[in-house]
Amino acid sequence: MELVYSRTKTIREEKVSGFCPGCMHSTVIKLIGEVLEEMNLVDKAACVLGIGCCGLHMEYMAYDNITAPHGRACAVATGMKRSNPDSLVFTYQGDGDFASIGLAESVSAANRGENITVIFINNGIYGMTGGQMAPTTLVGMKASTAPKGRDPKEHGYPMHMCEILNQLTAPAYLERTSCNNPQNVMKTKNAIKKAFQNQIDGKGFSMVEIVTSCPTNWGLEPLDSLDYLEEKMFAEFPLGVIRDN
Ligand SMILES: Cc1ncc(C[n+]2csc(CCOP(=O)(O)OP(=O)(O)O)c2C)c(N)n1
Repeated sequence: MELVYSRTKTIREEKVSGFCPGCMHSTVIKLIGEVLEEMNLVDKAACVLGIGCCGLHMEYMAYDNITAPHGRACAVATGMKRSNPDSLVFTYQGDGDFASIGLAESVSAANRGENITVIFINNGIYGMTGGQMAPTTLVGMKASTAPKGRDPKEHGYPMHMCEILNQLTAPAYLERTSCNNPQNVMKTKNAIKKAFQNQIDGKGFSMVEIVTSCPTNWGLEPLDSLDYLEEKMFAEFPLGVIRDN
């Protein structure tokens, strides 16, 4: 019989996903694992996890990983890559981690053109700690720290990390994708592949921002959260290639 699909070996077999229904973290970590296998990079890979639901992956990953202090993943990845230039170093960070507490480290690593890859999961909210407002929370979107919804007068506007980093000279590749349907799942996989290849080719800083849903903290059923993602999140965070040097 012809084998047409098998579970990636980069996820520990004894583990069953503990992510909430409709959460896309598990989809993305599967894609990363498939790409590492297809590119024969599993033994060279080192993932620097952020703090939050994004960091829960350490439970599942069957390859090297480390968790950085909240927000500092790009700084940790910088040290790892500079001291082990032959390794493939990538961060996996949420919006609270990458764009809020870690903003300085994130922008500085991009500005230095560090030869690392960032996988940035933008679900518009702090997931693990109970739905506090993130830099990427939409105007009007409710958060536990903004129960009436984000109000620009009080909270400012959503931050667009791809566009902010696109103001810098150094970054090599910035793309925003999603995993809301099979077509976009494949686009995300290809974007991750390209970002890893850039690192192998020594091109410098690459980031794939993946716009995802958080049904639990958005207070929506998984299917309704997909509608919200497509109608509201994509309007604020349009998908596509922002830079490809
Ligand atoms: C220095 C520090 N401050 C605050 C926290 C609490 N904390 C843990 S996870 C988290 C939010 C993570 O949100 P995000 O990065 O969006 O990731 P998600 O859970 O949505 O994947 C916060 C504030 C912490 N662990 N360490």
